[in-house]
Amino acid sequence: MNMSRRKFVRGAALGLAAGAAAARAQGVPEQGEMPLVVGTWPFSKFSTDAALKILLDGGPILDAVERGIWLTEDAAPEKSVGLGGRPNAAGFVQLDACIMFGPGHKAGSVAALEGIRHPISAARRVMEKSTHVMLAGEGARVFALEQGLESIPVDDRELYEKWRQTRSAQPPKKPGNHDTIALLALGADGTIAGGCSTSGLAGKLPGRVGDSPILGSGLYVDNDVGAAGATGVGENVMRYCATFMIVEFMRQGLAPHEAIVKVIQRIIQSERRDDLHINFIALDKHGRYGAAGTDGNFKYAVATPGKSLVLNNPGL
Ligand code: SD4
Repeated sequence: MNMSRRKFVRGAALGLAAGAAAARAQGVPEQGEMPLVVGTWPFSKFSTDAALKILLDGGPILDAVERGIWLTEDAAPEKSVGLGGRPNAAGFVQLDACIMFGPGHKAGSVAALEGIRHPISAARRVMEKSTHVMLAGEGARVFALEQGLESIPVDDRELYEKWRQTRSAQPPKKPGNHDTIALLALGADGTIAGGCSTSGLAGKLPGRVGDSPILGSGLYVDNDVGAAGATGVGENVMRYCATFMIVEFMRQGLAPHEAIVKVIQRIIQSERRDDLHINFIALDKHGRYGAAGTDGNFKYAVATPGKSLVLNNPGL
């Protein structure tokens, strides 16, 4: 190694060490710590914290994902998760959700689901109680009801509106017309799981299905590698199987942030436009995590034992 390269490498190592020290000082969850939970947008902090607590209490990782997401599904109507989320063009809220469990590569998903309080639970029931992976529309609703999941009377507009307005306002409000929760969890034993839940894009056509319930688009988990989740304009995510691609780049050795950036760059290169609104989070089996997106305001929540923070995405 020549002198200047040696200097550069030493400088870079010192820079990394300084970065890690600064992160420690600010209470930023360190890379490599387990268990680890990562969620999209600042509002997911309620969910990541709750999920981490379940993991630390020794609870099953799927409970951590499901119950963590419950909090966001139940929260205020200013965002697009749960029945308090944004209605479609016909004035009704249609929900998309999916869940994946790394061991056994198991998955369940629901799309265009109406009137069920916790679509993430419907997705989990599809995974655990049916022989299918995905149910949509009225079939998904009937299945959820048969499974005993709580329904909200969305057919009665007056009751429904009243219900929407009484949602407790837990998470902080965020401007903009898109948010979705994707939540990724890595257990201390190396088990990986994830979930995604949304009411989708505001004003969408009735029946429109976004990326969130599509495995490999809104969410992907591979227990040998890691997991990735998406938020943003689903049409720009699902045409590229973006979270599948992120996980595959991690399989090739890229760190979560590097893998996300590579996928976004590939999509930008193909689309040749800058209004994509695609944002991603990822974690790998080593406990590393990262995020990046085309929306400058995209933030994400990370929780590890003793540390929980909302972080800015570091950009492309
Ligand atoms: C969708 N990806 O339905 C979702 C919406 C979203 O942040 O994530 N908004 O396209």
